[in-house]
Amino acid sequence: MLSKIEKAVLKAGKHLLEGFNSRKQVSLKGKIDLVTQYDVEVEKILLNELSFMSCEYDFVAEETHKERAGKNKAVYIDPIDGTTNFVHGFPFCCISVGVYNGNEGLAGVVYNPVMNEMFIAEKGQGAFMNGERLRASDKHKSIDCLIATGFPYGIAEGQGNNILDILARVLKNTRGIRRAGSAALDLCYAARGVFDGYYEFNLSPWDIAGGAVIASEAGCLVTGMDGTESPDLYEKFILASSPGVHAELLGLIKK
Ligand code: LIP
Repeated sequence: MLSKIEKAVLKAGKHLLEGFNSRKQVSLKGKIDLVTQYDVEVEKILLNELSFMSCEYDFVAEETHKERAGKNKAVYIDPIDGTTNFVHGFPFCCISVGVYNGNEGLAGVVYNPVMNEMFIAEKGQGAFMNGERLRASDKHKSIDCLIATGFPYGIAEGQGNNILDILARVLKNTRGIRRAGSAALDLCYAARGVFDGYYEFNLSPWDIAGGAVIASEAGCLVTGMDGTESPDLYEKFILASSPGVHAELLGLIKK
């Protein structure tokens, strides 16, 4: 299954890359929530290429399939995660596919064709980037950690002020913070050990489904706010980090 998904993502990635280097028709789903024709077209390619899974799996996809159809198994698709980056020409954008049985992550594929980085993972088989095994960070103190995070589009409409208070607390107690603009890739960079931790509020299931499997298979502890593994994809919070620093980071976020 993983190789078929990877093949589908590589095919759709060609269209994302073409769009990255082309003029785009940009529409607004919200004050700063952008969408282009490429988001819709890449999703259409993926749904077509993955149609072999439709008898057993629901498809949940950002642009055309937001609701579940009732099957326990589901494929979560973000055709372009990091759309703002894609529109502005910042090369941190990707396709994300996550395969789940209920809340159990079975497989994840995240592909950034602009930087030619293919991340894959299957439950119990480890996580890989371009064939190289990934190992999460082993840091134990937050002050030694580089942390990634992001912000919901609603922040431009006055929502999430507490998120800025949390940001200040994390900034004062860690080595630094990066806001790179793609949850799926932030999770993959936590899997690489580049980020020692990544947290974010108010994401959608398709943003995190693929990257959460990859981060977990690389050795990150991936939880929701209660600190238990395998967070609910519909919970509006995720933290993936080195296991040794997870509790301290969660404490900073929850304080
Ligand atoms: C994005 C996430 C990012 C978050 C943005 C947005 P999109 O997803 O990947 O982490 O900070 O607000 O939700 O909209 O590019 O698919």
